[in-house]
Amino acid sequence: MTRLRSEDIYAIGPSMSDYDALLVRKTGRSLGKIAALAASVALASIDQRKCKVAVVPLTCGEGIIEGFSQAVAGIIAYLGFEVFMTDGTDAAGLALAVEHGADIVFQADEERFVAINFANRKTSDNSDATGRGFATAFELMCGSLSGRRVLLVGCGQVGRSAAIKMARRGAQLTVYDIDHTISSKLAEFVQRETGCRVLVGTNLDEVLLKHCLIFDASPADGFIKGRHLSAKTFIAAPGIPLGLVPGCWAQVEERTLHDPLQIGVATMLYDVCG
Ligand code: 2YG
Repeated sequence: MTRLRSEDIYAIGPSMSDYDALLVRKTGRSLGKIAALAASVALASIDQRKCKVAVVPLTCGEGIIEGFSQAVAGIIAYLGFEVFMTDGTDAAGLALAVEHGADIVFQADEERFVAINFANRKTSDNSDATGRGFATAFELMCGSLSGRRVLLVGCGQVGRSAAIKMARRGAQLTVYDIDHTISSKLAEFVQRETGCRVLVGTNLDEVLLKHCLIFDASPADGFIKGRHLSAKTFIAAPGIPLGLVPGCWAQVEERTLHDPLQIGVATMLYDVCG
């Protein structure tokens, strides 16, 4: 997973309503609705009074990312939940979260970004939630994935979660990873889990030229170029960096879903509140 930088996330909190309006324009659904769909929970079933959230900064590994906890809290607050960032970090922060009545804690180290609900003992991992959340939004933006050929680039944790979700929604998946062993293993896993046949691509340029629906779960940037795009191209690109070359953004932005945190955090929240 790519480590976020402050410049990737500082504007998230203040721009949530603009972000959501754009999401509604592209998918027809709000962030909350997409996350609830991805978490398979009914919005009406969630009692927000029992979902008080604390975001606990962690200093381990490369340390705190300035603005990270604030961005996570901003997304959660936008969705209408009571949320606070703890004054303390690490163990002190976790104790403060519980002492101040949090039901749910969000915290991230270098390996995992998790949500934990102490009341119902539910947990959610950001990579898994991000894959499901973006796959859900991608299907809404494309209209349907049933019978549609979809290319997944990047077969890591986010790609795996998205692949399962999209296969179950009827997508005809081709998976690509720079490490062909990983893409072959993901294809076998998805076929075992869903019974859906999955193709393995070995030439990135070739598979990009052959697909209009592209799910970019890769940590690489700049590999989707102008010649790979058409008026029928739809892209889902969770996290940073964006695989699309910057000069082509204007050509596909209306048909591209891309954010550093929002859909993943919202899906984590509904995963543990449901
Ligand atoms: O509490 C803090 O400020 C830091 N310990 C946060 C560190 C987060 C490191 N991980 C990442 O930057 C990303 N993998 C987070 C998830 C990106 C969205 N998929």
